[in-house]
Amino acid sequence: MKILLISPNTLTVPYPVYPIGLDYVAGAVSDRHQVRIADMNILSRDALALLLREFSPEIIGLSCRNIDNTEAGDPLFFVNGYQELVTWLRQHSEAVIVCGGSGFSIMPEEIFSVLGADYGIIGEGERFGLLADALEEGADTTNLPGVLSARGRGKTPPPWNGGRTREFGSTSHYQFYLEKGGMLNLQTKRGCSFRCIYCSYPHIEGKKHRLSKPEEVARTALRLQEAGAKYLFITDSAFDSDIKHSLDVARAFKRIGIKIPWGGFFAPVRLPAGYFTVMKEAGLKHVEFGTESLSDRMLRSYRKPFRTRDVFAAHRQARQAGLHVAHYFLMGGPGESASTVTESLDNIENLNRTALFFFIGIRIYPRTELYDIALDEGKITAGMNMLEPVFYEADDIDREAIAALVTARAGRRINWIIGSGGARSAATVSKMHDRGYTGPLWEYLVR
Ligand code: B12
Ligand code: SF4
Repeated sequence: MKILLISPNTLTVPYPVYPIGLDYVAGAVSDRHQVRIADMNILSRDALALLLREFSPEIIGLSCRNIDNTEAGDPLFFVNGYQELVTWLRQHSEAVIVCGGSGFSIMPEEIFSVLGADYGIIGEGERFGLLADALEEGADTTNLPGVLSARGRGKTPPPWNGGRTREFGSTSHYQFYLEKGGMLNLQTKRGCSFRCIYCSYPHIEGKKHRLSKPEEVARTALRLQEAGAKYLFITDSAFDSDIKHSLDVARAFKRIGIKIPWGGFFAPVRLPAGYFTVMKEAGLKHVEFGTESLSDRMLRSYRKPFRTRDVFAAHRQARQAGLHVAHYFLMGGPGESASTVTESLDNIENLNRTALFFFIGIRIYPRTELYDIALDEGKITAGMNMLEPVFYEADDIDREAIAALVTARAGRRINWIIGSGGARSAATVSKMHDRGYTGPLWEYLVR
């Protein structure tokens, strides 16, 4: 069948993100079906209309990566935009419309009912092939695992254990990202085995790690390097959540000759001596720590797999290896108070040379422990629609008061950033990318 996969994500905050998910969806079907990818960062609506006329797809897959920007202080909501696109696609094509993606998988029923698509696929897009084959054969699609339609929902499937193939786009497909900072992305495993109370990642990717072979990851990295990538972002929930695997991947990078810098998310857990030296030798440049708090009371409340002393140790190790370091904070969860915020801010003063991103207010996602806590505390009700973001309200301090404490402490320091920095900092990043700078660039804020 003819399949068109669309990435409608044109968000430029903190920078445009290459739609890697669709490479995997394409990889799952390209041996049996004819596939094209339309990236709305690159195509105008007119160009999409032309593509629909020329290619005439029988199935359209729509990737719903972002529901919202999860920023309580500067909210953006994207689902209405997806819905408008589905309506437009109906006017320009007869194709069956299938939606999926990480945002979609967090709240599939809710998004499906807004979009008006024909099918939704919950979880990994490798299952797209099962639906495409069934549609081609005219077989019954009702009970396909993880497939949602107006006729109901097939039972939730376990994480995908079959093959995962990334289909490489043409250079013209990469070009936009190569010109805007040169950043492409890479996945080394799926799943996160930690259990932080607010986190949707284990639901999206699975609770157990499914590792890609280090040599395979390194070969993919090499292909991206050869395609012109100037920088790689590792998309794993936390690259070091399997310490041995992350070291094996780094060593494989070195062996195969990865010369471009890379970065990713790390948990500031207790790491073996020399960990970041191995990483640095393999090209790691930016470490983004999901620190969330520097109050042990809050780290316990969030069920983080580390404590304050581990954060300082990991920070020191990364700095000593000569890496750029950023810490992300998530404030306002259960038990937060003026005293825990102040404790965190006092401790942050002791993190030298780092960028600090503060997200104030935690979005409540279904199927998380935070959801159950909020339900027990009467802060949300069962069956409440959580698609438009609902942020947890701590009993002892509200978001405005936390923001006031953080901004007062930040003063004029430019390395203290509330949220992702918003449109203004995205515009600065974009200008620097246009001038040839590469990567996420927050190291220029580091003080
Ligand atoms: C890495 C990452 C980032 C990096 C990306 C860096 C880069 N250069 O790639 C950075 C830090 C920049 C980032 C930024 C943001 N992110 Co982010 N990010 C992630 C993360 C951890 C992984 C995404 C990823 O690439 N996965 C790997 C690929 C292979 O998987 P995938 O895209 O999910 O695709 C698979 C399936 O979803 C599915 N699929 C995908 N498309 C389709 C389409 C069809 C038709 C089908 C059937 C299936 C399907 O198949 C694929 C293969 O199995 C996810 C959380 C997670 N674990 O998923 C959050 C996540 C996607 N981000 C999220 C958000 C909100 C953001 C920001 C808005 C945050 C902010 N305020 O800045 C920005 C938006 C940036 C942008 N321009 O879009 C949310 C989205 C949910 C929501 N609430 O909307 C997530 C889910 C995290 C969360 N809070 O739960 N992010
Ligand atoms: S370590 Fe990160 S990805 Fe894993 S559960 Fe905790 S917050 Fe989520």
